[in-house]
Amino acid sequence: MSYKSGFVSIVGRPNVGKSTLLNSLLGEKIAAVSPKPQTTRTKIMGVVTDDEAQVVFLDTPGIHKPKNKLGKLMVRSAEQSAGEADVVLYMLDASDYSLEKDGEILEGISAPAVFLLINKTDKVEKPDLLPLIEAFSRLRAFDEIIPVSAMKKEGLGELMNAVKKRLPSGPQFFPEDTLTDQPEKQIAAEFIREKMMRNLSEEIPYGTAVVIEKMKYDDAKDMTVIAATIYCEREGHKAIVIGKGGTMLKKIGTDARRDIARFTGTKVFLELWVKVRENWRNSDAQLKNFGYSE
Ligand SMILES: Nc1nc2c(ncn2[C@@H]2O[C@H](COP(=O)(O)OP(=O)(O)OP(=O)(O)O)[C@@H](O)[C@H]2O)c(=O)[nH]1
Ligand SMILES: [Mg+2]
Repeated sequence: MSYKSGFVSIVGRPNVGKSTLLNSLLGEKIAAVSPKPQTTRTKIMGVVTDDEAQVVFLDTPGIHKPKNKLGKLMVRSAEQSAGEADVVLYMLDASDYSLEKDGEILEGISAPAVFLLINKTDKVEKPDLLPLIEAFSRLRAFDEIIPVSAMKKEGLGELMNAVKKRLPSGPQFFPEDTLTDQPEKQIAAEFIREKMMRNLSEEIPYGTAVVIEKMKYDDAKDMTVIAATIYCEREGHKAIVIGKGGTMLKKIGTDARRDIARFTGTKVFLELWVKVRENWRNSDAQLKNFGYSE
């Protein structure tokens, strides 16, 4: 059998588990995951290489009705990624799906192969999957329908085999030890943002962005020294991000530091600053400054 390589986009509505799947397939956390929808804002590449194939997975922002320019960029990047893929994995949450909303998104998806990936099967009873599979099969033809649990890493072997069958023959695009094309700084910023998604309530984390000002391994200190700025949309939000006596900012920093340390394999010193940029989610210039542009 010849060597296979290609691009596989993971798309679907927000919160279905796309980023969890990417992390599970890689066996390493590079993408932010949270119980809140619209956690992912840009596409994130993860590469799985073995003796038979090199699969370039793209985790994408959840497709939703955007309310601002950031949202529009997010949705566009997901749609674009789906349009360029050899295989699209259209992911559903088995415990929370909508024939209408999912159906509408699926209408816009065409790729050489489209799989229906039914995630979070650990949350439902097996027989409950049958009506779901029947209903979605009536919507359109899928090349494969695969139930998985991205969190419990169930069904991923079957998924990998099915994906490899659909990839074109071709050489490795990246050196075989490549994990991602995301710079370390970007991953660190995403971990910090993830902790805000997890620790801050309601609208506040949606209005935050993280810029890494400095990230450098310090030989003398034997640790990675990071300085980052958190931007939020209002003075009132800044106060909440910092918290009483700085407790919230400390919690965000402690949690983020743990993930960054695991990823870099070093000790981490993390310094966080908080600033206000009103309405940045609708400013082209600010979006670009924060790394959100086409
Ligand atoms: N029970 C269960 N929970 C899961 C599974 N996969 C993901 N989750 C949870 O679902 C939530 C959303 O996961 P994400 O991976 O952030 O979802 P996403 O599709 O990337 O979301 P967006 O980036 O907002 O589009 C998190 O709380 C995950 O822990 C699964 O297989 N089973
Ligand atoms: Mg995500």
